[in-house]
Amino acid sequence: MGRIKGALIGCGFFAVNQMHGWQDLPDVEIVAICDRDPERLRIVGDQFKTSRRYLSAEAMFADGGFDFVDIATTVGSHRALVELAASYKVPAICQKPFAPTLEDAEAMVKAADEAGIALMIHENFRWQTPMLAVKAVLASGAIGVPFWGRISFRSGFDVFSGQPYLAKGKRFIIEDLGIHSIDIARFLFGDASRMTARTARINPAIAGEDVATMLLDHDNGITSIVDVSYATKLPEEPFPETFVEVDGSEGTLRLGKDYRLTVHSSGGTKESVVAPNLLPWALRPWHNIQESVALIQKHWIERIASGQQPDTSGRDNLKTFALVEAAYLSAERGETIAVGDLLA
Ligand code: NAD
Ligand code: 89Y
Repeated sequence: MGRIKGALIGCGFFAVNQMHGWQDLPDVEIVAICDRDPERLRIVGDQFKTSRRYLSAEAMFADGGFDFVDIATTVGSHRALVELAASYKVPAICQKPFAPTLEDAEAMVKAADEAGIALMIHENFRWQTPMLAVKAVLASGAIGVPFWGRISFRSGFDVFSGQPYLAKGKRFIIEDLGIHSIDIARFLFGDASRMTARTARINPAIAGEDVATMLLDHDNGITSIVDVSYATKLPEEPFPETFVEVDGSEGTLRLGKDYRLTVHSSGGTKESVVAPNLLPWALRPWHNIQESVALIQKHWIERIASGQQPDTSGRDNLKTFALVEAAYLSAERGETIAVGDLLA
């Protein structure tokens, strides 16, 4: 396959990482960008020397000339933009969270299926180097058969200065960050069918919940806890590290601060550091997330080149998104939610 041409919609806070990632892939070129904010369009266009610039996605699609589109806007525009891509039969990547509602997300998957295009949700956390290392240990059988797990993200980092919209939404941490942690739980432990959740808002300056504790019943019998907080003031700020604990029939795995991985079994205890690479354009502490952007983009290019759906396809991500919906419902009702009841 020759050089693959892409277009990007939404030149905001996070899209800069996506532009860097694409620039690093030798066979990919972003030929057009779009943002309804002329200033954001100018800044990103100048930084990455992209000459085709559009204030309207409709105008960009009408002109065409690209093989895929990367949608990096916030959630409210995702459905309309994915449906627009589908109407032009252009394969699409869509940032998380998938959509405002499960109904919207299901409609987007249907539109992509009917158009015969690949649709990937930019669910990059499972592509973080430490998560890939944990997955490899589990696959090796080193701790036997896992029966319990915990995915934990607890921080006091100020995410609101870079992403002010996070302080305004009725929903916050589950939809924004917990969605990644839930996806990691699915990645490591398989699909989950029941969700029990409790939430709290500690920071009085924001509208949504900033703490959530979730209990997942996985289909293979594993129980996992996914706990997330942006109200946790620690002596050493771990942002944006995800900690993982797994107990298995033959041993245990612990991924802790500074990417330290401990794998213990009857054969002994092995300690290693599974830190992400610091890409030339990356900035600490974001480098873990930034490297995962580059890795998921590489995966997308490989999959569209081979005509296959990516691992975090729209259809796959419905299962992560349904768990998010289930968590909000569970916290609201104080009940366990059967996830299958939510999906069409
Ligand atoms: P942002 O508000 O900084 O940027 C969004 C941009 O999209 C803005 O410049 C806005 O003008 C533009 N836009 C919105 N609707 C548009 C439309 N219909 N047509 C053209 N332009 C449009 O937001 P952000 O912080 O960059 O977040 C974008 C998305 O990325 C969010 O969904 C967020 O959850 C996600 N995100 C993902 C990660 C990750 O690790 N995967 C990290 C941070 C943010
Ligand atoms: O928007 C969020 C994400 O996806 O990763 C971290 C973040 O930027 C803030 O919670």
